Amino acid sequence: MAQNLPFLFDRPNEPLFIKRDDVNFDVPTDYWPDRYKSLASSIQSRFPTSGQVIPVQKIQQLPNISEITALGRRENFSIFNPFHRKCATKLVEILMNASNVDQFLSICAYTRDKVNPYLFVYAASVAMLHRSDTRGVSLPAHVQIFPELYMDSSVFGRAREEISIVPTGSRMPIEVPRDYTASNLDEEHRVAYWREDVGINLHHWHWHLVYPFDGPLEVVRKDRRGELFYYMHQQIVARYNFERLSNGLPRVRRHNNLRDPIPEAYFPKLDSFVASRIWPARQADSVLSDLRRDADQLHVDILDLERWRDRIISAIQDGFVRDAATQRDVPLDEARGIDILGNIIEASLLSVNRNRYGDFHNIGHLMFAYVHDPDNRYLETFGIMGDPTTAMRDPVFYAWHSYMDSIFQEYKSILIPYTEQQLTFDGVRVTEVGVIIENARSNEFLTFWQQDDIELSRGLDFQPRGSVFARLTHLQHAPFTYRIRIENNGQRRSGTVRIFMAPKFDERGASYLFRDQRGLFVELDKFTVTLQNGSNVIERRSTESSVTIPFDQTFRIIPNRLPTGTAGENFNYCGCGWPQHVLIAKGNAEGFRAELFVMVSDNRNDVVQQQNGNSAGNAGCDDAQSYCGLRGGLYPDRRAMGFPFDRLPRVNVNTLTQFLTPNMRVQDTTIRFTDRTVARPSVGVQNTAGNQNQTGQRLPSSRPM
Ligand code: CUO
Repeated sequence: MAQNLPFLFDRPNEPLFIKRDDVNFDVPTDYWPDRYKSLASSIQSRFPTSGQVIPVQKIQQLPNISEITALGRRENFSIFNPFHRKCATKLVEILMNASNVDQFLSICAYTRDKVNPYLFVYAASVAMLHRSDTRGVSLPAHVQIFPELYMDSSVFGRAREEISIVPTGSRMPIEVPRDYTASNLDEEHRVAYWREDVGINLHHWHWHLVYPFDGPLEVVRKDRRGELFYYMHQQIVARYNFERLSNGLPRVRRHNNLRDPIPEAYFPKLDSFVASRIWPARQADSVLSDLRRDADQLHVDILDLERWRDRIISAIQDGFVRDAATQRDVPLDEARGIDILGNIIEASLLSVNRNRYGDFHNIGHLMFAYVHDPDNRYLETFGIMGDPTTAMRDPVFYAWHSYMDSIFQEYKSILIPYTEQQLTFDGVRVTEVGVIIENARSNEFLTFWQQDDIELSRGLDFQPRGSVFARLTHLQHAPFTYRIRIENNGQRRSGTVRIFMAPKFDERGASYLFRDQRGLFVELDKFTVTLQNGSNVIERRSTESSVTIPFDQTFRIIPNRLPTGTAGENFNYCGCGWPQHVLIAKGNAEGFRAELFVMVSDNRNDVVQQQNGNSAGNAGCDDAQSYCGLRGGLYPDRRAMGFPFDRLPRVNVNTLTQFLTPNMRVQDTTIRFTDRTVARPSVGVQNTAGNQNQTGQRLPSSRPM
């Protein structure tokens, strides 16, 4: 039964009782929206049943959903909006409390066509990810449910034409242009291919699904979630800067004065099928205003944000925050400080004091999202900054997150720098680091464009049936292998290999000070190795990265129903993860210069004993553990996230070279981009777990940390 749940998400605006080719829900007419109840018999004869029928049990005690329907069915939904969030939380609670899967399905069938479709998919997805009896179900990729949130709206008119005229089997994929949101007159457009990458935006949606900031406590409370909010977003900004420098742009500015004009314009060209509207745009030099939107129950001033920020910064300088429940000061110590701050700044349900420290990050998103209509005088809905699904497309997302990151860094800068002793691994030296790519120079990464097809039909409402595909063009790199030589002049022991990379020069072509470069290091991989006495040569493939998930996992190129006993549960959690195809920045045609950093730390200081007793967590899903953690387990690295780059360097260390201890090594690399487009070698190869290369072959896996 649980395996049928994903079909609830198909064609999200179409009532569930409309018959489909494959799977149909037999929805009791009492559950139908009022508009159709009186027409039930004529509608049923109009849409005769075909395909499999899934019975929907009628339950006596239907939940009261009036609080949820307060948000209209045809409105956009923003998880950042406290009112919308309350509506979503209510539905998550109802769904979490369903006593079994049959009841869960029944409540879904009852609520689906009455509540806002975006809200429904969000709440049902959160509940399915967190209920013990449904987390084995594989959720469809969000891009398949709401493709309009991920690509140029012009695609859909063409897709509808193709579906209506051309029989299945003869249909052509609809090509999504790579450049459609601006011309080269806008410098920021040089990195639009990255901001608008479907996989990157899917990762962000999925991350916020796995780590909701509000909802029932059992859903929100996760090990080091506040710290992971900080770290995952810090890495997004670092990756964006890498991409900008690759394209001849300076590092992103911080929007640190909320009253300054916003130089970045953005015209998203996205549709909302739910609201039947195009998403609003933002002109260059727009200025934030106080929000006075009664319809959204949103009254908030810029001054509120400034007050929250000032209190947060004061707390960082004081070294403690005030806990609302106990009225005690809680120290921002090395062990928990960053986690406490992450929850405060985001702000999540775990914030120790929401009254005092407010809702800085979330309301900030909304301020940007409503900049075009802060008092609702034009009856315009929010812009793309209002939804985690779309926010990363907007250049201002990075200006905002870069500012928040600088607040986190202010905290990190007061921590005592790591001593040499904390950084070294006695008797262990890294003596050689290299990158091997087939048919290429060593230490040179190769990037290019690749095309892939995504099925759209599940997200197209009120259409004739059958598949239609969108063809996307995205960045890709040639798979590569790290080769690392480690000398161990002690007993056999365990080490953690940490691999990062950063640009070598800044926007002016000058070398960095360590204090600046450390924030630009992007994590590429982290894994455990056993070191024998003497020389050890480690080879590790790029596809095994602890930050990424394979291409097919990002896009869910999998069957709807996994056979019993497959890794569906893990697969869902693994939907969170940086997409493999953007592991490496684009570089440039001349060969962009970067520094690859490898460190081996003493695993005894890193390993986390999971509550179930083993060190690998209890879920087995470890593909993207660096950015997404482990399902149901503790974050699998005892060190601060981003270690060893998360703090200022010790005294007299000004450059990366000076920072190195014998268990670290830096290798100069280049990233060479070739402006050619390749088709994916093999589309649709199924793989529900493990690692995968670009042709879909299974690759042997190293042991995760
Ligand atoms: Cu992920 Cu601002 O948090 O978007």
